[in-house]
Amino acid sequence: MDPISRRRIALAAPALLLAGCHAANAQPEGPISVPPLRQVAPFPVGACAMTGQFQDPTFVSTLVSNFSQITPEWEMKMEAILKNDGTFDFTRPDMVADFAAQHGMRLHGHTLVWYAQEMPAFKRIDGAGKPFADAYRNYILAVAGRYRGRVVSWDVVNEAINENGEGERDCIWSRNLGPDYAALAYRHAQEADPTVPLFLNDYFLDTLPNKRRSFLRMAERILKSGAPLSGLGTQTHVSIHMRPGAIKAAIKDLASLGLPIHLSELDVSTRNADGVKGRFDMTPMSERLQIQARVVGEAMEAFMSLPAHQRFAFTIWGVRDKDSWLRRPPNAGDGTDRPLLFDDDGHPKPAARALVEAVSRT
Ligand code: 9MR
Repeated sequence: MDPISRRRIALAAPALLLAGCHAANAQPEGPISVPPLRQVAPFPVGACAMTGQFQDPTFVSTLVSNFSQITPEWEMKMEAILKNDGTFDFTRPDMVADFAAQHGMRLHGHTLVWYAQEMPAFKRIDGAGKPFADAYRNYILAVAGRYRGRVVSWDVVNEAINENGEGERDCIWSRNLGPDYAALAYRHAQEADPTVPLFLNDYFLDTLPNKRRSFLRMAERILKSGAPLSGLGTQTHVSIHMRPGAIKAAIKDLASLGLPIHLSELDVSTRNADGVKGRFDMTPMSERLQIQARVVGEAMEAFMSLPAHQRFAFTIWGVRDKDSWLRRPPNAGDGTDRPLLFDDDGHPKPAARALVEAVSRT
């Protein structure tokens, strides 16, 4: 996903914050107590993490006690592994894999092929034909092969659908390998790790129904080609302006192919919607956090409504608010976003309670 922009938040935000006027409790709450999330859910509950956070005891204790699965936030991507000279550096992904193993957590590999990462080693052979195809295969074999037995799953292709939701992206992979570059990636990944579930992952499948349609069409095409696509990831980067019902509709549609679903990168931004402008939107943070809890509750309810065999995992894109990519440059905005389930000190927020309640009542 590109750095989030005001325009994209607007895309995700058709409803007005006025909806928040109905939130039951606008007063700041006292401390919230919830059982460890991983103990409540009958499926893996994940969070993204990176090695720089492993020295922070509050981060580690909040992660380890609440989550049962890790997605490396960036350290299993090409940007971390593929050096400019074409050699591989597995230092960082190995550290994440070791951390997961030490703490008895599952590891979800993320991600092998991403339009956003056209690394110099591939750019150099752009247009070269067979050498490009060989390097593509070699990269996927090397990475998926190294983590065979250590990851429980992979996002093989990430964010392949166009920004406007229509059709598939033109990228270095499609230009060099043709429209079936994705199917090829699944075959290579299977060659390296024959039994691991292989996912196709994308964002705004909930806010843009046309993007969801394109995504499902692409998944069907991959499946028809006989390539081993085995699950669908819906990132769910949304905001408190999310239209009620949209996440449910998305998950229901996505489940129609019968594949396991990974709600793979949930965060719920508390920022103002574009067009509303901060000075006209006086909704207090306490109320925004209640709306956020409703959105998280809807996401979990939607996930719980899937048959058990389609509930792959439910992953939050970070642990504490201050860990979120939405609090880091270039996406930090005014620095006040509170998109996750735990506050800056690692205490559970209303959204964490909503998640637990949704699991318990469905
Ligand atoms: O949150 C991630 C950020 O720290 C990285 O700098 C960035 C590039 O690697 O990727 C972010 O994670 C993205 C994820 O890999 C794919 N979906 C959108 C996520 C947020 O941009």
